[in-house]
Parts: sequence; structure tokens; C-alpha cells
Amino acid sequence: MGAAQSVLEREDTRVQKFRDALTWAFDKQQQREEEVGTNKKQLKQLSDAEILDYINHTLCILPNQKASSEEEQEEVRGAEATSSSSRTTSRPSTGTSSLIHGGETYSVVVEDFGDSFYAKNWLSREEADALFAELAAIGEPNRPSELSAVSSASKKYPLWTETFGLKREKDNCRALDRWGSYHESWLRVKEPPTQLSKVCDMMRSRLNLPTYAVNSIVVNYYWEGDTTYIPAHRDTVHCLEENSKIYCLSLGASRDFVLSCNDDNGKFVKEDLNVAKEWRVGHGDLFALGFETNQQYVHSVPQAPGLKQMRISCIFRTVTRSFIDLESSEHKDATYFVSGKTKTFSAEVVATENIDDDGKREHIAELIQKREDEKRLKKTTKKMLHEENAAQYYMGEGRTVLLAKTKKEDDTTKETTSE
Ligand SMILES: O=C(O)CCC(=O)C(=O)O
Repeated sequence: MGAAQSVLEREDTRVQKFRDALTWAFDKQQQREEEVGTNKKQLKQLSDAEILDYINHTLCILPNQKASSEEEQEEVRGAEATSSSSRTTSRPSTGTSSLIHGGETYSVVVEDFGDSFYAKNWLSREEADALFAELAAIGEPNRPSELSAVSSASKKYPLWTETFGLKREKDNCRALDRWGSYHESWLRVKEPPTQLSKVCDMMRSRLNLPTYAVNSIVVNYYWEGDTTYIPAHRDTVHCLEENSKIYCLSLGASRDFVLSCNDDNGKFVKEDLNVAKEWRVGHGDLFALGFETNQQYVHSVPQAPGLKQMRISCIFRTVTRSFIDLESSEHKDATYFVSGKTKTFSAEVVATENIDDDGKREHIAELIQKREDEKRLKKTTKKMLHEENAAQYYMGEGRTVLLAKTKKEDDTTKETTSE
């Protein structure tokens, strides 16, 4: 009875795996249809051999499967040796396959590309659905009422983003991937919602990462394909742990994720890109961008004309060099140059060397004030340079000094503060 039961259970698992393989074939066919658009003549049906190749492959190993018996665990381990040989024909020459092996209960095949990798169906359908539903509900109130190509073209990154940061144990400061001069946006870093926190935990356990890893998450909302995309760029890494990967998890509509040559910086039309490698990233897929790949290539999610469905991507980073204290800082004012308005802020950014470092603190109001003062200085200097008699200026610490007035006057250097 026990043995028969066990055989039946194994058969059930195989049937499930077979169903998953057929779902994959169906998705793949749909993807091809999307790619060729309405030109059905070009449509190449998936061959039986391709489907069989995939089925053979998935019967060896599937994401998120629970190894219920010793034999099944052997089967999972065995796939490491067979996976690359059974799939060599359908793999691009740039990629090799390897295995993420997060303990006994989780394994998934990945395609390697240098120090990056792509893992299809890294999240199960149910896991991806739950995260998508949670994040869509958060983003939806910010969907623009009119998505016009004209307004999106004027923005460098025409996307809505949400930023989440986990608190470090030491002092409850939140991880902050700090860049740019719009310091006010740093105040928006929030506690991740339930499903997103769960996925951070899964990431650490399935990818064997340390407890402080993937502590900073940016969520990008690609409302549709015509006006929302990410032009080719390189990620800044100065706040990240040395050599750590940046994990891009895709949810919802499939889009192209493209690595291309550095000259493509700023381009977002697929045909204009010098593609080095690309993946069609779909619901639940994970792309891990390695440090070297980020140096060698720019990456983009190009425009997808005609696409109506939303894609959400979650970008997970391991921040060890920058945190923000949103709870225990004193209140300080900053005055804006253009409007003359004064606003009160209560936050300090902490620049650190590593995850446990006390770090150097700077009040956000002081950083904003410094930026506004620089704006004023720039404007004043520009004005002075246009004045007929002005000849040479020296821009020092917060003041502009007139060194010489005109060629005609004597050459004694005069010092005049401009403000
Ligand atoms: O959406 C993606 O997969 C990529 C996003 C990205 O490149 C970024 O946020 O820097």
C-alpha cells in the first residue's frame, strides 16, 4: 500500500510537471505571436522537438519544487549534470546554464551571462500573482490620467517609482540608495509591504545571501508600452556592497530587457540599440545584473509600441554605504531659492563604509540649503558675467569674488563679495 501510494504521488508530480511544460509552450508561442505582430506568415510554430526538449528538461527540475523523497532529491541534484547537455542546442552561445540551489527545497535552472544570470519562472505563478496584486494596488492611484507620448518624451525616465528600504539592526536607519540632487525624494523611502518583504526573505534564502542583503527596493511601474520604458543607462553603485548583484524581478506583461553597447546611452527605441544580449522577461522571471556586466554594457527596457498591459519591475539592491534616519533627527529649515519658501525637515543621511559602521551624518535640510545656495550663486555669477565691465571672477566658498574689473583699470586685485 505504502509503495503504491508513493508511485501514485510520483506520477501526480510528473503530471503536474507535464502541465507546467505545456503552459510554458503555450506562453512561448504567444510570445512569438506578439513578436511578429499581425504578420502571420512569419509566425514559426514551436516544433515538437523544442517542446520535448523543454519537457525533458522540466522533468528533471522545476522551480520551487519540494523534494519529497530521497530519490527525488537525487533527481534534482542529477539535473545539474544533465541540464546543460540536454539544452545545448536551444541555448545562445553566450550563455551557459547553472543552478541556483537554495537548500533542499528550492532549485531553478538559470542562464548565465558573464557575472549576470537570468532565471525563468524564479517565482511560481502564485507567488508572482500575489506580489503583482499588492504592488499594483499601491501604484494604481498614481497612474497618469493621460499617457501622452509628448509628455513622456520630455522626461528622462518616464515611469512612476516607489522606493522601499529595510532598517538596519544597528540603529533602525533605512537603507537608501542615494544619488542625484533631489534630496527630498530620499524622504520617500518606506517600509516594504507584506508580499514584497516575503520576496526579500525568499531572495536571501534561495540565493544564499546574507541577512542584510537586498535591503533597498525600487518598484517601477510600466503602465503600458508606448510611453513607459527605461532608456539605456548604467546603474550607479557607489552605495552598494562591493561586487553585489542588482536583482530585477519582472511581474505582469512581458517586456524586452536589453544589454547594449555604451554608445547607446539614453536610447529607448529597440531598433536603435546595438544589442549585445536580450531576454524577454515575463511574470516571475529574475534577471541578476552583475557588477562587471553593469560596467561593460548599458541596459534598457525599450519602448514596446502597442502594448496595453502593465509591467511592474522590482529592483533589489544591497546597500551598505548609505542609510537614512527618519525617526530621531532634529527639525531644521531650508529656504528655496526660486520660491523663497521655507520648509522644515527632520531626517539625517548617514554615509558609511559598511553595514555596521556608525558613519558620517548630514542633516537633509543642510544638504537642501547647500543645493539652493549653489543655485543662487550660479544665477548671480551668470548675471555678473554678462555685465559689460566684468572680467574675471573666482567662485569660492559660498561667495563670488571679483578679481579684476576691466583691462583699463590698474591691475590691483579688488575683492568684492557678490551677495
Ligand atoms: O525594469 C527593469 O527590469 C529594469 C529597471 C532598471 O534598469 C532600473 O531601475 O535601473
